[in-house]
Amino acid sequence: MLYRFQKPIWSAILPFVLLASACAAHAQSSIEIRRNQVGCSPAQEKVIVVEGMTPQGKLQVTTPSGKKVKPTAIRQAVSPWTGKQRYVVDLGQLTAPGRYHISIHTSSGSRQNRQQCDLVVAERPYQAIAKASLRLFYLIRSGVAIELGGDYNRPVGHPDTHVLVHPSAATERRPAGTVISSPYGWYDAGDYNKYVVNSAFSIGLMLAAYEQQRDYFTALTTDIPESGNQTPDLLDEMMFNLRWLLTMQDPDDGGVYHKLTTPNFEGFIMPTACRQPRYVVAKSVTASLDFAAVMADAARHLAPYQHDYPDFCQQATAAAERAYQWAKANPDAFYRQELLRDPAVSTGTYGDRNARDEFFWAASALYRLTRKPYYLDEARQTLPSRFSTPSWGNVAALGSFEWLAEGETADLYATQLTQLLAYCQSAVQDVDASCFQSPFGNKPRDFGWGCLAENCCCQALVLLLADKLQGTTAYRRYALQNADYLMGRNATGYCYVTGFGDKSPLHPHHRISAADAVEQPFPGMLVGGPNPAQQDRAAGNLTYPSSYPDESYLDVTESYASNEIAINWNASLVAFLCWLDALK
Ligand code: 9MR
Repeated sequence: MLYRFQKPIWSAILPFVLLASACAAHAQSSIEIRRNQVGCSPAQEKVIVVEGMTPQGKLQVTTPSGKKVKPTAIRQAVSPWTGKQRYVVDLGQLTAPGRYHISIHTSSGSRQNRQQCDLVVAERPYQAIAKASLRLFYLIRSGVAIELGGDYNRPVGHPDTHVLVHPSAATERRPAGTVISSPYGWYDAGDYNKYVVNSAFSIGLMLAAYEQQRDYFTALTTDIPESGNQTPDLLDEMMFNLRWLLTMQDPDDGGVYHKLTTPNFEGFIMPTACRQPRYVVAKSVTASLDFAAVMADAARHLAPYQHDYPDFCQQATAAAERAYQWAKANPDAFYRQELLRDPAVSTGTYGDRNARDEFFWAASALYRLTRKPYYLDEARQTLPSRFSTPSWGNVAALGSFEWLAEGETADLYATQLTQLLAYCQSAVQDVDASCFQSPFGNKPRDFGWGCLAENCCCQALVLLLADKLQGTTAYRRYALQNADYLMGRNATGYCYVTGFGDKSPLHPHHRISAADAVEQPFPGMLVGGPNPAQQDRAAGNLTYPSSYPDESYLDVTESYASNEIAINWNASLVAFLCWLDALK
């Protein structure tokens, strides 16, 4: 439902006439229909956004059985930064599954313009895309041959059995140049390095969703080598990365190396062609705490599956406690890449000079695992003052999720819920006057590096959590609107997940997708999305089509600031889409 009519611009009959404002700020030559290209569930709103209307436009909607139907509401929306005029059209309650045909025809003098597309209504429209988003993690496993990837099969690369201790990480027992083995784990993103902060965050976010939708995830299979065991595939996939993470802890003092990396990013070559040495670098307080948190969570969730993973829970519990103690003893050990020498390192930093949120998440997770009053005290000392959506740099939300799932510590449950609900209320307040009928995408600060994950998916996930905690369904509508945005109802018209929709990224900044012999990129990858800062423009000699916040996106391989993929982003996609698919 659209509640606000800015002008009485709709007619009662079909085909009806859309009147475009005579004072259009921009001449818009072609009609564009923006809609969710993946599909909608029967109960979901069916809203499309139309761009580029000329004074008379005829919109026709034909149901799967050939009937013509009328939209129920139309409003005008003007982009706050480009001034573009759009129409937000509610097609009404199209609940019968099938393909609805939408056609728009305008004529202006001798110029005719027609645009058509289908909107699919299906019982579980997000089943395939949700599964693909999780299966992506299998495809980006390092240190093993990929044999269940069909066209994407590849031989083993980056065995990481010969990793050097960098001078920044040297100790008496592990001097610089010591060789350690640190195999497996997922590649972080478009690059081939493995970063503890981002790995732990990604697992933590997916485990938080797992905890809220346990039945769904227990039944979900993703055709991975472990699918035949008794452990849910989601946990098996997490274990592939957790096994690597365990090797990132210095066994002598419990501190955790910030990352495993080459000195510089590799070229766009396959893993087997990579020749640069790989190092573990400085231990950091943020990596140690994120590690502690995720090991604690994993120890708790894997407890019923020790048959498949003997010893893991015990090992993870001890590792988590040691990492936490190391962080307590080294609270200022922030990662400072600029200090690294012999060799200098220029790869991703995941730099963060505030560990309060990491302390909160780790203490919360450790309390849930061990029930030691010490960790409860620690969590109380690092409580966040307000809720913010989870991101690698601010993991406080993952701490809040712990208390909201635990439920027994009444005061913490209450404060975290109050903060979360305040966030949700403010997130949805302007939707009915928004550009694309969605909570995401209305402010310049919604856009930036990784925004589709950190701001769009995570916002939707939080809205779904608010509903679940309160036993309501009111926020679902808004979460689904963010799905609509992500899947095509947006300013660029992209469905931002590879392999889905009729216009999706073909050239993500992803080394394997670019270097392998397969034309299509790996399916199920969420790209970072529109990023007006365009940090890659000079280095890549890139010409973005626009610098406006929601149009600053470029589907070329060189665009790491708008078109890269990353595990933390896909983790938010998994959490969001699997949750949607789980809803009854
Ligand atoms: O996701 C990260 C983003 O928040 C930062 O602004 C950006 C620049 O520091 O780095 C992003 O993370 C990248 C990481 O450092 C290296 N692998 C690729 C990641 C995604 O671009």
